[in-house]
Amino acid sequence: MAKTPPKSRAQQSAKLRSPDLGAADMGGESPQKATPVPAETDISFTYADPQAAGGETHQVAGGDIPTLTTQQGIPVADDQNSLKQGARGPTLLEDFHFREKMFHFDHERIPERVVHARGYGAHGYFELTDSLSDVTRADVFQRVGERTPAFVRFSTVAGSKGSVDLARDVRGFAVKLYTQEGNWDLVGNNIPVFFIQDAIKFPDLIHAAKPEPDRAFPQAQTAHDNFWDFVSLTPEAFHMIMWTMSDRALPRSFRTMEGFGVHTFRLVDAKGKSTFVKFHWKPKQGLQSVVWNEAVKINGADPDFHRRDLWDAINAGDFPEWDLGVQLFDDAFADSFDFDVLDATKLIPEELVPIRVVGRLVLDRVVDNFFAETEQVAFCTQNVPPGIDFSNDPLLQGRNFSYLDTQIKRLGGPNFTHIPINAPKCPMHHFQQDGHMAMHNPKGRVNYEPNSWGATQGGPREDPARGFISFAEEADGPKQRVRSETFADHYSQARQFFVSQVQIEQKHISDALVFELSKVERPDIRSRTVSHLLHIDPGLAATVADGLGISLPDGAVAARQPITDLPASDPLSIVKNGPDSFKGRKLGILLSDGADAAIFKALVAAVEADEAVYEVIAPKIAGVTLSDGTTVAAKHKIDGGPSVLFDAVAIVVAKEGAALLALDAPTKDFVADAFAHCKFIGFTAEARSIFAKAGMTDDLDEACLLLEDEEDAVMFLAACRQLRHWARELEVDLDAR
Ligand code: HDD
Repeated sequence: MAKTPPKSRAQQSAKLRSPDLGAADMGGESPQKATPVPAETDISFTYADPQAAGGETHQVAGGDIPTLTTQQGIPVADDQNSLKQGARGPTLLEDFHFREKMFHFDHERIPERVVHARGYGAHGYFELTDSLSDVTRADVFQRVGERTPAFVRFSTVAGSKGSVDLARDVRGFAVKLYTQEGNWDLVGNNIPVFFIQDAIKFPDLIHAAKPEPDRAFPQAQTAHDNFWDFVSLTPEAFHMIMWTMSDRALPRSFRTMEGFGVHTFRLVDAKGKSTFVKFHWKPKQGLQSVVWNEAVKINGADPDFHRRDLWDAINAGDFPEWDLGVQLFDDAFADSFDFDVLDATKLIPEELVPIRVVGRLVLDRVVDNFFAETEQVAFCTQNVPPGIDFSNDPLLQGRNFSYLDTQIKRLGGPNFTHIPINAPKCPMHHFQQDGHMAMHNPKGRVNYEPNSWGATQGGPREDPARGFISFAEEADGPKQRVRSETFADHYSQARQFFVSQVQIEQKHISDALVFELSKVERPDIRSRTVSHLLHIDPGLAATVADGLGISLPDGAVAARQPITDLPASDPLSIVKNGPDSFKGRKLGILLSDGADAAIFKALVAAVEADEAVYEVIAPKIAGVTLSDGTTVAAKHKIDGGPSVLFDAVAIVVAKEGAALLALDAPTKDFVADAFAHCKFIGFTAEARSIFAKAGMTDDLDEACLLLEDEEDAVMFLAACRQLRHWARELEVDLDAR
């Protein structure tokens, strides 16, 4: 090949010259205009002809800065240019650095989880506060005050990895406890029951819930024909449907939702005696959800709303915390209970078996790397240490196969337990070996047992005294594919859930059903769904039928009659279990230039006193200058900080600023949405011009509080503890009728 004349190389390389490598290399601004790149972002770079380019070679690696290397550890001299035959020639296959970098990039993705693909995790610990040594030998439940490391991953179920956080969906609540006798994975949800009773139906359920296979939409929604077709043909789903149509499916934060182990498990003591158990995680932050219209808008404004919330709270030192509660019961209770404790579509009301709080879970550390930890964490329901055991719940039995199986597909082989996030933190010794990516390989000659190599060379041995022993349950009966008769009552607990809700929660359930069924194209599916609601609550069925504009169908054929009127149970309501303070919540403060500094500062002080947080929204991101000349930086420009991102809002504006903001569509939405979502609104008198332009002047109610002085600011924050002024929505609704 002809050599490129030196002059021409110099010309080519001159094109790359600039005092700022980044700008030149990225085809950016001219050298004169380029913004200098800070030294710490500088990079190692060699021009094609250093001489012609003025002899410059930017070489800053050294000192404390590590030298870039390949995966093989070979130091890299130039990471900006591939190896070419001449400055304008073809890239050479010989460029092992390029090939390795590209090969690795091409293989960065692993399959997303077939369900619960979108999730967010954090580290923490479980601390035992009440020993369960009376009922179990599980090491994690023996010593009060002892802390066990934990990793928790929250998730949505139906959406893919890149979907939104505020989909109407169940939330996963998967807890891995690294106990001294092996990992215990309690893979739960934020809803205590499930859609189906037998694991063999799980692929059908998930196929029906996920995007329809021909069109690949809708994403992260159950509002479509396939889902409602399946559930309306599967009456056992209706208890769970009540939960998913309630605000439980729209949590305000991962921090404000409960977690449930769902199934009945067993605790087993040293003598082999078993006690049934249901596990509950109760958030110390209180329960809280958002409303549907708000959720839809949050998804646009901040699709990462939940993960950002968890990240921010933990980094701010506001560590979320849950109590671990257990419901313990014996065979006698199980036999006398109206429902089958092996049926995962049923819960045990807390009034029948009270919750005993035995510990607390605290999340106090975000991950260092999302992929390494949150993505690669592998939960398996079958991971139970000695002293915890399964029941015969057919859903749980099926899960015990599925989780291990799915991790092999997802993480590429049987050695996923070698990945740090999955590895136990207690000693482990076994003879399993080899396979893809094996990190921990046995040393020495012996990889089998029994063997006769003696105590020092022979490796680990089983220990009947310490080891896991399955509960010796007697089982007999013909081999058959049947569903137990004791699983047949599909509606009584669905009704109990509905009557346990306060009025606004019931309204949200009927609104959600009308919304979802309105997205269903086939009238027969809509009608069949309503035929089940008739068994749950005739009033609910009538409201939904009316909302859909259809006449009431006949009731579905119930697998078992009668449907029982169970008493209302307060723990089932979110509103009845809200927080009693504004702690951990977020106030949005909309400011304009000249806004009253005293009121702003009083609001900030009140927020801090309540251990809450605030964010400033302003016409410009640089912020505002208050009445006393203080400048305040903004977190959001008004179009990027809609009121849906906050638990309550305050509009602290001066006359001139208010007049300008009143002309601005995002500002009008800001106040109108806060009002429509029943939020508490604090405002200085000048904000009235904004309300007027938003058409709200006549609607302002007792949850819209005028801020005239510092004392008002304190009172406003105190009012915000109620979180929402639900009466507003009910009044609007009644007016509409
Ligand atoms: Fe499941 C993931 C919770 C029923 C099969 N499930 C998964 C996750 C949670 C749950 C929280 C995400 C774990 C993580 O963050 O990595 N699943 C539940 C609950 C159920 C339930 C509470 C009912 C009580 N699941 C269920 C059944 C089956 C599965 C009946 C199959 C027979 N689930 C899976 C799975 C997943 C999964 C396919 C996908 C990714 C994974 O396991 O790790 O194996």
